[in-house]
Amino acid sequence: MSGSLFAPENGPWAEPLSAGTVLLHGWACADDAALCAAVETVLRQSPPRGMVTPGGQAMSVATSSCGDWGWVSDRRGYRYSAVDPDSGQPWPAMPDALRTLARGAAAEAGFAGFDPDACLINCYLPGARMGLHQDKDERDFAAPIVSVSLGLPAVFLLGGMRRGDPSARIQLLHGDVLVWGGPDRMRFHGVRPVQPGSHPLLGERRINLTFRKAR
Ligand code: MD6
Ligand code: FE
Repeated sequence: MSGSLFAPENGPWAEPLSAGTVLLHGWACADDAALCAAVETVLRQSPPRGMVTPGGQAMSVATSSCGDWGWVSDRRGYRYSAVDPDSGQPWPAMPDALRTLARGAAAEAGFAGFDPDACLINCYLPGARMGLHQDKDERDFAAPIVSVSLGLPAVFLLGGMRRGDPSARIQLLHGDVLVWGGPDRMRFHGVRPVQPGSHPLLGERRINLTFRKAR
């Protein structure tokens, strides 16, 4: 073994996980303080809030958004909305640092020209989790999804096309960026409960950003 995985000189590296999925290890690390600051600014304008599923279950993750469209869930269903229902105002603009990161990661993974109009921000405290789901509220499934993990680590479940298919467990660390699209766009996926801990930039939290082309 030459060097450690955690040595900064190793830089980010790309790991293809399947035909349409690439894990860009450490892709967001170089600029992580600026990214976290940009996210915190958005969250002051549109604070994370618990949502309920259409079935009436409280989600353990607290959610916000930035960009032209934000993702919302309530008893009426899942959808994209141009306004934050808590404030009645448009969602905060997508910060340039976030858009640039998402576009660069998509291009690195083979999806040049990705132009996200929505960034969903999921905030996990220890114990929070995300059940298996498909991302299917977007209009155009040709665009990939770019997922950025910040703060505490998590185990991501990468399933198949059917809910009952077996899931691979993928460790997502601070700065990792998962890009998926093409044949994997409709895979079921979820997040195991986040374990207690503390991160130097975000404290006792994991924040996941998912950039999408919603409309
Ligand atoms: C999360 N992520 O990592 C939740 N969806 O906290 C997602 O639901 C997700 O990471 C689509 C593509 C990538 C993702
Ligand atoms: Fe998802």
